[in-house]
Amino acid sequence: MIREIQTQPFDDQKPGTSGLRKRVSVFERPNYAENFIQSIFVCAGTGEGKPLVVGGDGRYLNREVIAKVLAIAAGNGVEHVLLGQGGILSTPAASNLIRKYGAFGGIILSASHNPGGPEGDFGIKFNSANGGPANERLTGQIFEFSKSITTYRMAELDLPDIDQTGSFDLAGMRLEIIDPVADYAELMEEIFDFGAIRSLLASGFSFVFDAMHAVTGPYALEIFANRLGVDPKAIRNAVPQEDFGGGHPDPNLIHARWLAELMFDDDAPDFGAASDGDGDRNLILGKGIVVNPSDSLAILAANAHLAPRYRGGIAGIARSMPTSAAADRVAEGLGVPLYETPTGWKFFGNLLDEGRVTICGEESAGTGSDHVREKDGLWAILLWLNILAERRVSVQQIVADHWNRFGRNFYARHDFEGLEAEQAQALLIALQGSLPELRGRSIGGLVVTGAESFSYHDPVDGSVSENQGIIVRIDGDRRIVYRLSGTGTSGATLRMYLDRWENDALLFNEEPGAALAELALAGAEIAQIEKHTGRTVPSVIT
Ligand code: VG1
Ligand code: CO
Repeated sequence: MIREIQTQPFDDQKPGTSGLRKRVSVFERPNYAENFIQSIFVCAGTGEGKPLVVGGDGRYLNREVIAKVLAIAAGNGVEHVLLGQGGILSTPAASNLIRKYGAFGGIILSASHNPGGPEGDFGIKFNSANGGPANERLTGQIFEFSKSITTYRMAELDLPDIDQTGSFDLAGMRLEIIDPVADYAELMEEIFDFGAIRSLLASGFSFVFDAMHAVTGPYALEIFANRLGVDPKAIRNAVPQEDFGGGHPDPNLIHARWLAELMFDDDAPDFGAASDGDGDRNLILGKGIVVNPSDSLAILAANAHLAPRYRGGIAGIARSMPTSAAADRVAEGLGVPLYETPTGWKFFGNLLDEGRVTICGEESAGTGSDHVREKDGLWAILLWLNILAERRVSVQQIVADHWNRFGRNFYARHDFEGLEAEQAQALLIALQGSLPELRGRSIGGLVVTGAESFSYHDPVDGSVSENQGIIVRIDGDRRIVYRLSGTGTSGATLRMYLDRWENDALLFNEEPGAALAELALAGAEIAQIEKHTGRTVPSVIT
């Protein structure tokens, strides 16, 4: 039986950089999730017989919201749902399923790197038929609809146990519960030379992976342990937990600290890696080295031809605007185009669909290719392993060779978290107003050569996205970027990104903090960070 349920709209269901993310307590409000899910079906349709992919990162509320998605899907006439067993699907695995089974879209339940549990965050994201995050037009429509919703349609379902696989008929909707890992693992085997990686791993090359109690555990066990022969003990924190073991499933040096420390021990493994809550990010480490994510993007692009899928070369590279310009030099070297897009994977979709680019990446530890339409943590790790299997040198050596060939981009992101939204807005407005007079100014000896607000003109669909961050260019291949985070769930986070290219090999081993000290001071001065926020130091540097 389908019921039409009266509801009141909420005014805050505007998706951010990656879906709608709010505190669990917000999603627990009566009708909050239901309204948003109904808005998705109204705006994105119900597929006319095509399947809908559903799954999440396993965090607190995952199962409850899956039940709501299924009931509202059936209530709206969705005929076929593919659900990951146990409600589990990593973001890239969901993207693959949408593409492979011709789904009209997917609903992914995740707040990615944000903490989980009853006091943590939850999120809902819609991906379109190409497997990628809904574009700005669709997310805008969903938000508009959510502001005036009055009813939603829900079927009364007798749900089976979702921890089993199988096919079920639910009030005219076919529910197929599938192994969340199998199709993804198969795709990875098609892309990479598993034989070469297996022989690298059998040659005494030591490997460790941290799944951070999040979604990649089962994927990592199947791929690294079962298919590539790694000792399962090297796959740490591999059981997804609703609260990620109380941590932030964010693979950086703060939240994956034990891994960073291990990699600097005397008997450190040769290779270490971690992924985030929903499996789309990656952190790469070697013995005695953390690979900066922007460098990792550039290195993967420069070496991708060593993996079977990319043997014929890559069509182009896209990076988000704040990501370092390291990839630009690779694109130049390879003679392929480089696209600069706003932050968030949704902006890469058109470029990938049109075959204009093969590799994409962001400074926030996200890298991916045209194999899916999301960033993909395990893919990046496997590409590194494939490259290492072919080159048989250390991670450190690969990075050093890269800098010698292309120069080094010293890079850091300074996050000022927990600001009041008004303070952060005031800072950006003042900064925006100062842009015309910034050019030519000298700040602490650094001369500003350009200052602009970043607008993106999508070359494929002609859409324009304005106010995507402020860029201040400094003499000598340096750049400072400012923008506000679009994934936080309380207050505002100001991100200041610092990028400095250096081509003098004698300076390559400088510590990034020191290499960027002058630029950081100038950055704080230009945006008047202390005046607006009272902060003199960032909350986190990544
Ligand atoms: C952050 C990152 C951005 C990434 C986004 C989603 O967004 O900076 O690069 O695409 O998170 O990543 P923001 O707006 O907070 O800067 V994921 O892995 O959390 O979905
Ligand atoms: Co993520």
